[in-house]
Amino acid sequence: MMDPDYLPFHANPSKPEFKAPAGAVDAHCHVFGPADKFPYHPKRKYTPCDAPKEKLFALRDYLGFERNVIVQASCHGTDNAALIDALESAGELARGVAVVDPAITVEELEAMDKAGVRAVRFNFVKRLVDTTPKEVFLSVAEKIKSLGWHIVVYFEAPDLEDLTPFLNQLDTTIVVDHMGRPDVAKGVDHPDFQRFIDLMKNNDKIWTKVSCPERLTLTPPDYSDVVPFAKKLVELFPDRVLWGTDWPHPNMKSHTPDDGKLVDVIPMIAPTEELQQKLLVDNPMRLYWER
Ligand code: 0GY
Repeated sequence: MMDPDYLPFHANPSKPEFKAPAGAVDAHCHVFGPADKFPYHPKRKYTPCDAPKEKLFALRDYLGFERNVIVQASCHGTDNAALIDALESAGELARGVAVVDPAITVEELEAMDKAGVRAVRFNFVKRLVDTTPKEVFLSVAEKIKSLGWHIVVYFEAPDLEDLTPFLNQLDTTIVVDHMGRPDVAKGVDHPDFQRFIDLMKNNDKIWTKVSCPERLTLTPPDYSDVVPFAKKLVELFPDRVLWGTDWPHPNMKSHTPDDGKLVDVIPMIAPTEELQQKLLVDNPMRLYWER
């Protein structure tokens, strides 16, 4: 049973006004269950509503997107079966980000690669996962290197200072989820967000997803307070940004995000066709499809 205080995804999202360029990629979304086929992990911190691949692919088409990058979420732990199943169904239309146990073998990694996995995710968000020692993450980083995979990291702004030496130690491309989760009440010029900008300025292996206004906003469902943060990153790092819906929005309690309205934020953060092409097509294709 899904957690009672957690909202399910929007049943009837609006049709976006913004028309995504041909080949657009939703580079952050999940599949959950269905639980009777792909049970949730016994040590999960939340139980989501089922969000099966068919619903994700239907949403992709409805929103005018062509491809997905599906990210393993904590509720499935290191059991990537639902993710792999979705990737195998989607073929060239999806790539994946897995969460793996450090004991995983090279053969298992190669099988995941064949299914379309191109990255591993390191989750540092304390409400979602138990702490993993840095050495464990470093051993996984070492294992995935020869496959040409990269690393997706999820943390919250107060943890950035402590994590910076670790991030700079990794020698693959790193993608930071949701802009490192800034506190938007503090504003773009606050030292906390400047620290994130400096991280990207000082390390050109670091990319970020300018996603997740539904979680960062203080004024749901109006996302305008998040726009300056995402816009700034797109402006400064047009070749190292990705965008995603974050569907089915696990752990949402404030409101049910309308995915069409989330798509309509894109022209506010990437105001030119050139920036939209990079954000939605060129960057994700380079990172997840070309090798
Ligand atoms: C997201 C955000 C969240 C959850 C997870 O792995 C997860 O469970 O990433 C969150 O609760 O902020 O990107 O899906």
